[in-house]
Amino acid sequence: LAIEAQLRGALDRHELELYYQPQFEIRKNSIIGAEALLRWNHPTLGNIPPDEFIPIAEHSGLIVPIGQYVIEQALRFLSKWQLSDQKSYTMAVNLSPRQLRDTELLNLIKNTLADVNISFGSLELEITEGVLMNGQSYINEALIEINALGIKLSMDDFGTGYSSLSYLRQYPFDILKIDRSFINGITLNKSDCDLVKATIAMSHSLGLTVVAEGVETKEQLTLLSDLGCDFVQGYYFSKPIPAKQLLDFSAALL
Ligand code: G
Ligand code: G
Ligand code: MN
Ligand code: NA
Repeated sequence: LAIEAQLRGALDRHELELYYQPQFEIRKNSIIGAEALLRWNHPTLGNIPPDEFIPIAEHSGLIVPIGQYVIEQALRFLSKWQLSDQKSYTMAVNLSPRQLRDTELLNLIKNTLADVNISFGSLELEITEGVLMNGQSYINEALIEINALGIKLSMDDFGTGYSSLSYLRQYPFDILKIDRSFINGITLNKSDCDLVKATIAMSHSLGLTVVAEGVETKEQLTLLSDLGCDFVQGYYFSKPIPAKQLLDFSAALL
């Protein structure tokens, strides 16, 4: 409860900051975009990890204004980044189930994209399987509208939940992100490697682009390249970093 009270004021006090983790295209070894990841730096409690405060934000409903802030910040940064490097980078934003119930969410997204002059296809919204589990109709409707607008939809943390393959068929996903717990073991044990290989093949046959998360070594990268994975992100390339740092990082690679 103390955390919830603090979180209520965190937006106003400017304690929430977006970090960005770059994503790479394996074949060209170039940056294709980034994932926005929220950070909370509290003046006395220090850095509170999102795994701790996002669930609290969801339960309290604070995720709605926080999520709006995330969308606006991430898209403003994307616009600046695209102009600065003259590249059509993408921006991936994580969405909680509660946000898809917010009828203002899609209006905010549309208005912000128009404001900052970014094409709809440059935005990716990441959801986890948990969002789909209860099968509420408003979720289905929101996902259909997102897809109709040309905004990309990602299945995040694939492999950790129920991994119901029917979700991939039933909902308009564009991207599948393989959870880092599988990437961790691919060079160490055959079963993880086989699972990742099969997931990539299945994704491609469904027309999905594959992102491997949590790539930490050159060996993992080489193997993922051999397995035909499309995009990668992870500490091997970069941790999530502040906006200014990402601008410098990407400019140095041009
Ligand atoms: O950044 P990691 O470093 O610690 O993120 C941990 C978790 O918090 C991830 O599962 C991620 O999806 C979630 N998360 C990070 N930023 C956001 C955000 O802006 N919105 C939502 N809903 N979840 C986020
Ligand atoms: O949204 P999602 O659950 O995928 O959040 C990504 C999480 O993974 C964030 O907590 C981010 O900081 C973390 N992360 C990103 N790259 C790596 C990596 O290479 N190794 C590890 N251990 N964590 C990573
Ligand atoms: Mn994510
Ligand atoms: Na993930």
